[in-house]
Amino acid sequence: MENSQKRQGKWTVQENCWEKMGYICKKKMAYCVNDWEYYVSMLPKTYTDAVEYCKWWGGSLTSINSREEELKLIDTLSQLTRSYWIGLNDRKSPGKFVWIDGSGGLYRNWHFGEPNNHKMNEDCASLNYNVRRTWSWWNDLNCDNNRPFICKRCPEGKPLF
Ligand SMILES: [Ca+2]
Ligand SMILES: [Ca+2]
Repeated sequence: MENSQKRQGKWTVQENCWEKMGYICKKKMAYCVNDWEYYVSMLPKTYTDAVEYCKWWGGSLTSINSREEELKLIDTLSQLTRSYWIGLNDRKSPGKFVWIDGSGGLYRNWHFGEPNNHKMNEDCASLNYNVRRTWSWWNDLNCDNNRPFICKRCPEGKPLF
């Protein structure tokens, strides 16, 4: 590609497809025809137990894939209990947080300085917010903590991609 074309972001027809070049991938976000359903459990559980419970319910510990989804969710939550497990963790590969439901969303709302992997022993994300529910943030915690949690499922069964 000529430099001038690079700058202008133009496409060219590449006839020699064996030429090695960089590439761009795109992943579609999972969606539900009749919108997602959430289940909020006020009964505190360890992260592993919360994951199991959500599976049993037919979903996963919730993903939060946009600011809109986070605000909508917090609106339905209690003003008293303000820390919940969500389906984001770095248990498989330290420092690389992924959503359990495979949604692959890149939206994050970590508190400043989080995730800090405190004592090298924090792999599970919690959603937290203030009393008036005007501000929310995420923090990684020790997965053995007992916390209320939020499950998410697609009413039709499998979400679409
Ligand atoms: Ca960690
Ligand atoms: Ca932390």
